[in-house]
Amino acid sequence: MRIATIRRFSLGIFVAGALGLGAIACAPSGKSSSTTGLLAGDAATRTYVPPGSYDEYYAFLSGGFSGQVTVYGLPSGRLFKQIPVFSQFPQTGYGYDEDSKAMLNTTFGFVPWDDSHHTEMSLTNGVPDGRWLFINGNNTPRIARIDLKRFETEEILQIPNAAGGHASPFATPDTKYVVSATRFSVPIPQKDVPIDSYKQNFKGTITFVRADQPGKMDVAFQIMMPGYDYDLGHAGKGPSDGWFFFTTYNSEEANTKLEVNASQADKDYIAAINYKRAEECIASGKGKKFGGSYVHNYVDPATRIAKSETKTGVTMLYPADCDGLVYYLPTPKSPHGVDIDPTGEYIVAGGKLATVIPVHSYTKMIKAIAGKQFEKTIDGIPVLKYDAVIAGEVKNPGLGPLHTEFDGKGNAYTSMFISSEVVKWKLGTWEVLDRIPVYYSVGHIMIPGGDSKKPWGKYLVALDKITKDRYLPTGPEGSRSAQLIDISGDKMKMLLDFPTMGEPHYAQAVPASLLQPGSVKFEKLAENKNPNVTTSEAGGGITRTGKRVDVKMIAIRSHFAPDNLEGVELGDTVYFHVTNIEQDWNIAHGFAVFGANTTGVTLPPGETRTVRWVPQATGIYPFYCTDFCSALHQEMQGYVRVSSPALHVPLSANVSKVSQTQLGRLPTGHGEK
Ligand code: RUQ
Ligand code: CUA
Repeated sequence: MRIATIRRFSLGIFVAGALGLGAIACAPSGKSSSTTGLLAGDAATRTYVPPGSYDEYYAFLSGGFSGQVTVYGLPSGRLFKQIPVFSQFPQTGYGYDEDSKAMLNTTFGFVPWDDSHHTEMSLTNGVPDGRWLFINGNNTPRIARIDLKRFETEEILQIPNAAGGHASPFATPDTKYVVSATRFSVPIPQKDVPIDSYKQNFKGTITFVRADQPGKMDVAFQIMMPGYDYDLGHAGKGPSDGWFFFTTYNSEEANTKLEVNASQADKDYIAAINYKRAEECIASGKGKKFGGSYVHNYVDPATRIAKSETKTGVTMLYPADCDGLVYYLPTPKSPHGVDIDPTGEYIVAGGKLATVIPVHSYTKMIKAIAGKQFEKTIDGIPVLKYDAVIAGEVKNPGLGPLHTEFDGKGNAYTSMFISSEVVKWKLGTWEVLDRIPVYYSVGHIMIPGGDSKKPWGKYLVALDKITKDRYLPTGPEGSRSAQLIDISGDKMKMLLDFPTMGEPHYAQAVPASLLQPGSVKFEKLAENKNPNVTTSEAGGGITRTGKRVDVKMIAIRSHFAPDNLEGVELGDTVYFHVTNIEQDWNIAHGFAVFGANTTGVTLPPGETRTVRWVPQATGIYPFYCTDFCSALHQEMQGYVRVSSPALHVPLSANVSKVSQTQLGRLPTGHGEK
């Protein structure tokens, strides 16, 4: 049955032409419980997290073209949160409210929707440490840092001199750097040239970003590379610490019909970069000043308001000026993923069109460099001999190997896009140990810590692309699917399907104990340094500066104060600065005003958010709380009067000088203490 499935896929692919990766139309039909190796009831108990109990792992899935990150619990597959990153998010007002808008600024202007690919957790000594999660913006090259105490995006750095940031944001074992390599080569600096002058004019860049100082992410240096497509990357570790590995394709430097023209050579390359050597070359003045402007956005830690700054110029390294900086490892057929095993010795490539999984040896690479076993040199980059660096090849692994993760017990797991399976094989002997079908067309796979020095190796999540017939149909577009696989025994066992948001590329997961204790419950009002904070009932009010009107108000169960505002005139721009003065976990309010072109904002406890509103006509405009916060939530409302300037209505806000808490705070009924 399983073999038949694979044959059917392989047949499909050969019929469609060897390059028709996306051409799988013949998905096997759904019912497959017999292939899971587990009785349904058994799988159910393995993933069942009883009501009121917590999951064992936090999993962070890339939201793909949604631009976001999603947070799930494992093993239940329950969705906890979407964290907005590169796209506006109506659920929280991210990218809409005045406080967070600046996060989406770039040199191309305000970019409210991007494609996010790879999540990467910060590391200490090569082990995920739960401080931050990084994710890349793929179209407008950027790297974001999410703080894992708040699960909020706190910083976004644009990458200059690049077009597409796919091999990103993989981290060094100490998180000193995260990287970004240009997916598409273009003229650098940009210029107007014929596209068919690709070979003369197009270049790639690899960027190292300083990442271990929150709020101060910046480009450390860039490396000017030949005009290939740079696909994925991973840092060395242990013995290979100090090196970074990137896959390339299109070493043919084709500029049209890449499907065919970039699949000619039987080998492309993995670029091995010695970034400690880069530091030395820069220290000895071998870097060149280079142009390029980019935007850095970060949340001011005191005010929690996002700020943008534009920066200009980077340090550029040319491999020809810094010997020992870059080597090319020949690697079969347009490799995709490059993954380093927990010991740091093996460099595993996903040769998406290759019939084998090639594995390079770090030790052999170092020997080959010392022995100058070079095939040729490209733009100052020595190409090492394939036979001198290859450790072994996994034979007949399946079709379309993309990405590999490790369990820390000497085993590797590779996703097979075309044959829709995960294949387990042994490091060192290269023998295939087990395979399990997935539904369908798996891209990345993720083992908690599976790309680090210390995998937690109990589960594997397959992130499937072209999912069909796993869920009830929801029109032409359904959700993609993640599948949880038990890898604790010799044989992999399918445990669970759960739908995903967007198209998840990579994911990361860590034990819940790493994050749960530090999770922020609310912002302390006393520490809220937003310039427009209102900390008490009596502290609100309304002020005018020319055509600008500022309203300061508080939200608390179950009212706003002030809640009647007059003196706003047609032609004014009104800023509502609303502070949720609740000091209790998860007691949020919302704010929306009739006639505004957004629904408003969500106000987490202790925080201030600002909504901008330009009234379009005179009249009376209600505002209300959008989050069902208490039994009297529906009463949580107020009015703004907008008048003709000719009427000269005096500015007024009914701020009570007596504490309105006397109105009574009604319990939510949700176990409030
Ligand atoms: S890459 S599978 Cu960004 Cu493999 Cu998605
Ligand atoms: Cu506050 Cu509903």
